[in-house]
Amino acid sequence: MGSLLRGRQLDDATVDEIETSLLRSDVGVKTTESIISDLRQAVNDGELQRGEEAIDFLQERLRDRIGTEDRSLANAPESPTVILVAGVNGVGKTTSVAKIAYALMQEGRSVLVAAADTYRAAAMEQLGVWSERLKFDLVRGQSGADPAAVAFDAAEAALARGVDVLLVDTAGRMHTEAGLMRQLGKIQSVIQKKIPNAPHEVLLVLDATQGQNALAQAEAFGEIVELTGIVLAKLDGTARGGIVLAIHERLNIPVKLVGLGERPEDIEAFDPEVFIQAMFGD
Ligand SMILES: Nc1nc2c(ncn2[C@@H]2O[C@H](COP(=O)(O)OP(=O)(O)O)[C@@H](O)[C@H]2O)c(=O)[nH]1
Ligand SMILES: [Mg+2]
Repeated sequence: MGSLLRGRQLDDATVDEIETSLLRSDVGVKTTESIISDLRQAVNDGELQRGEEAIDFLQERLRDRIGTEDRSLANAPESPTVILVAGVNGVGKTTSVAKIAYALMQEGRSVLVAAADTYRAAAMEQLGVWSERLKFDLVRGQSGADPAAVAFDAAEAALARGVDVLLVDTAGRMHTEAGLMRQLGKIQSVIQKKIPNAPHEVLLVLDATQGQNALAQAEAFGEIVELTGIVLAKLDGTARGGIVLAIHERLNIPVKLVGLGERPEDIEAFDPEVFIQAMFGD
């Protein structure tokens, strides 16, 4: 949107182009309409004339909408802090778990990971490779084992070993598969039996390239478990990061982390200001 606006005089056509650009970047219809109607009003009233003024105006509106909630990961008063990671197939859960484990270890915290995706041998193998490469401990069950049992064992192991953080990776499930969704609830309650108040963080991984479909996923998962944050993976693969605003508008769950590639270090705390500046890059 930067190149649309810099050096331009504002008129109806420019405002239309901004509207299209917001919609195309997945900002969502409601948010776009409300921002555009404010912008149009200000242009018609002669309050804004130059494109640069519109950039300031829009950035302020977007800043208001992204909100200022706490985006840091939970840190339980008593170890272990338990972080449950959920989402549909292929969005980037396992990669995000490995990245989060790596980031926590860089901060000097001890980490245990539970491979509660027991459906596919490949899934456990994938986490096995990460655990060897990044040197974190892994609890896994037999292939086909009950994922809730693996989560239970992992909670027990985390307590026994006194680790700081237990990360639980889960199988991908379609938000439309009732049985699997119930099982996610079971994983959560089994962990709770072992560690009161856990999980302290329930992160939903969304694929930034999936646009509005990601919202439907978040709504469905939110009905089963109490989501505390979103990991927006694959933000490197799209210019359509406006989904962050749509998530805020519809769900009010903070985006806490963003995935920016496939390497262990390719994860960052979500920074609204960097994000808003990027929306107006050239
Ligand atoms: N470009 C990019 N690829 C990612 C990112 N996160 C995950 N992936 C890739 O997405 C694919 C699916 O990831 P995986 O973690 O197995 O998804 P899961 O099924 O949800 O566990 C893999 O090829 C990952 O390397 C990201 O932030 N950026
Ligand atoms: Mg996985």
